[in-house]
Amino acid sequence: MTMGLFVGEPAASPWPLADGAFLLRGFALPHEAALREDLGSVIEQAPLRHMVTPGGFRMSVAMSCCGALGWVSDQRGYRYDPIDPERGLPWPPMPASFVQFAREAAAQSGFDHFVPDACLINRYEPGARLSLHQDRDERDFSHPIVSVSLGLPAVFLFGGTRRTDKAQRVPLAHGDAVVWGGSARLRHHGVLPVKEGQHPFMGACRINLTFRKAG
Ligand code: MD6
Ligand code: FE
Repeated sequence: MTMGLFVGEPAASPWPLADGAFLLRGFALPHEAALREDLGSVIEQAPLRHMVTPGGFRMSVAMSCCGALGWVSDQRGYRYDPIDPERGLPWPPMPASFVQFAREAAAQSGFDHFVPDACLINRYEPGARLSLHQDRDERDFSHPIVSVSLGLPAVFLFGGTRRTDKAQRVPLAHGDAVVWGGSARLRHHGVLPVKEGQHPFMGACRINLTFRKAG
């Protein structure tokens, strides 16, 4: 019997995308029911909404947040804010299942003691996309980012530190996690337009959660 057949062994080892960036195929599957249930209660409290870019464009991705800080985009720019501007109230607290998942995924990728204070929730309906960007609104880039895909599949674009660097195309499926830190922390990345489809649990959408230590 090989090690991989023991109960509790992860499905596969982290797949390196670059120095400091890993794809963890199916890592969220054992957490899936809890993540889904807690996600439902977060977006009931702080509904998904289409934010506007500083340039005045409505984003095709609908967003919400939970945790001590939430990511906000409007005409004034991008920032983290403890208050949800739609409701004038703090963001919902981050569910324990989210914190636990993020911590385990980070540890699996060599980032111990990750304690996220912000979780961004992105909902992609078919056709929604995210153009190449860097995640650079966080205070300290020594912390990784943990991301999980739920629902419809998508193609993740993973580029370089310059926006014009050629991007790899990484197919992401329900339950896949990506962890991102170290020298990969400021790589450009994005998501190609999501294709039409139906997911048994999530319906006609893809949800991505990204966990950060923002403050
Ligand atoms: C998405 N993700 O997968 C968008 N950022 O829908 C991100 O923008 C992202 O997955 C930083 C690290 C991992 C990510
Ligand atoms: Fe990002």
